[in-house]
Amino acid sequence: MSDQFNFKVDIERGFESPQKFIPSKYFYDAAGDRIFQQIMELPEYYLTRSEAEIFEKKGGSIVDALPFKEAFEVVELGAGDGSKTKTLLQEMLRREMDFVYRPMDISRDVLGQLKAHMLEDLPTLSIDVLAGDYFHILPSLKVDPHPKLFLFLGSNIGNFQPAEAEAFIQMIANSMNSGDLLLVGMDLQKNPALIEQAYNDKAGVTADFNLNLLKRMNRELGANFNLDAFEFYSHYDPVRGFVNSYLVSLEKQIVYFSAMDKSFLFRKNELIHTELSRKFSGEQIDRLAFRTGFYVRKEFKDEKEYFVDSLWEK
Ligand code: AVI
Repeated sequence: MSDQFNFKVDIERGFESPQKFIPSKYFYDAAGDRIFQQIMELPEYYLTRSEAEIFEKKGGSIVDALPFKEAFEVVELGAGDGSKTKTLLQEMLRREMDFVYRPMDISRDVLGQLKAHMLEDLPTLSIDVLAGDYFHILPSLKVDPHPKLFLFLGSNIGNFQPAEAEAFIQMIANSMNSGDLLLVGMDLQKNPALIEQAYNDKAGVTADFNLNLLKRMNRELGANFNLDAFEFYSHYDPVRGFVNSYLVSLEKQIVYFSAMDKSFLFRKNELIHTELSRKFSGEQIDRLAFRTGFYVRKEFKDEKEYFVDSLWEK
C-alpha cells in the first residue's frame, strides 16, 4: 500500500469523525522536517536542549548502567538525525565496548543519510540499518540472541494517545528478551507557562509547522485549502499533562479534495486536532513501565528536571 493511499484514507477518516483530526505523523514531509529542525532551535522549545544536556552530562552514567558483559546491539526507533545518540555511541566506543548500532526507520533515504553522517564523526562505529515499519521489524529482533538496548528518545512517546502509547511500548516489550533494556525519553510536567510557550512560539514556527499540513493536502491530495482561513491554536492542560494542538477554521468553508473527489465542510471556529504532546509525571512513568512489564532501572534528568531519559529493564 502506498503512503499516498494511506494519507488519503487517514484524512478521510479524520475529517469524517465528529472531532476532525489529522494524524500527527503527516507533519513530517520534506518541508515539515525542515520546520521541525527550526522548532528544535527555538528559544522556547527546551525539549531538545534538555535531552542533549542529559546525554552530554550523564552519557557516562547511562553507559555505566548497562549490565551487558558480551557483544550487544543498540536498536534505535525513530532515530532522526541521531545527534543525541551520537554522544552515547561515542562514549561506548571510547570504552571499546563491543556493539552494533541498528537505527530503524521506514525510509531507506533517511537511514542512508544517518549512516553517512554517523560514520563521518564515528568512523569505527559498526552500523547496520533496519529499514521498514516497526510492526514488521520488531518481532524479528526477538530471535537475535544478542542482548539489546532499545532507544526511543525525544519524547516521541508523548505524541501517542495514552492507550496507544501503552500498546506501542507493549509491542517493543514483546520483541525484547529478559534482561534487554529500553531507554525512553519523556518530557516532564513542569511550570505550565513554560510548556505553553514551547508549543506557541513567538516567531510562529510551530504555527507554520501546523499550517504546512494544509499545504501538504493541497499538493498531495489536490485539496483547495485557503491557508489564510485557518489559524493555529494550542492548549496545555496541566492536570492531565496534555498539550493539544489544532487548526481553527476562521470561517464556514467547504474544501474540495480531487484525490477522493469529495468535499468537507468546516464550520466557523471548528477545530482540526493535529497533535497531542504529553508531559509526564513520575507516577505516570512508573505506571506505564509497570503496565508494560518493565521495571525502572534508573532515571537520568537534566539539571532543571525538565526532561527524563528513563532506563527500563524487561
Ligand atoms: C516530535 N515531537 C516529540 C514533538 C513534540 O514536542 O511533541 C513535535 C512538536 N510539535 C510541536 N512542536 C514540536
